[in-house]
Amino acid sequence: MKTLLKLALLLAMTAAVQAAPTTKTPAKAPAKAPAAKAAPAIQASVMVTDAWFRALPGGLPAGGYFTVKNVGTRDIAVTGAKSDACGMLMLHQSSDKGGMSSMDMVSKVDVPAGGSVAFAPAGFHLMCETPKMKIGAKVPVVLTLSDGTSVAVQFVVRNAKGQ
Ligand SMILES: [Cu+2]
Repeated sequence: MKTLLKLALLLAMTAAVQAAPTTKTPAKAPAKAPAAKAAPAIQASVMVTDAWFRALPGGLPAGGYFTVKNVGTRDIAVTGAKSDACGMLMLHQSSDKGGMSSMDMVSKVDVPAGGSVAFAPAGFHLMCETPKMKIGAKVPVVLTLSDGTSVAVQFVVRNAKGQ
């Protein structure tokens, strides 16, 4: 929620800046200005690469995969994900339990300082319920991190074969 608030503030700031040329009395928005100034710049300490969704036919949930590298000096965790392309977007972990593949929701995925974690089929992944995406297109996802920052990532949409 913190991140959402920051994003909202950032959007508000952007809107204020864009509105500035047409507004001759910027002092008319006193309530919002101090709060907007207090919002820190969103600067993520991770690098995300190879991000893609596996789109399945029939509106089935789409798995999201990527590699996240912690380029900072502190341990961090991926704590959530959000996308307008998904009715709901969760962090999942696949596991093999006695030959049966199953999935569980996880609240966070640790990424140690200097390390990287691959979200991949049969492991950690994003689960996009009620996906609204087209194969070959890109969809935006915002990953939230344990340090309160977030990172926006474009996910390529591939077919069931991952192509
Ligand atoms: Cu899943």
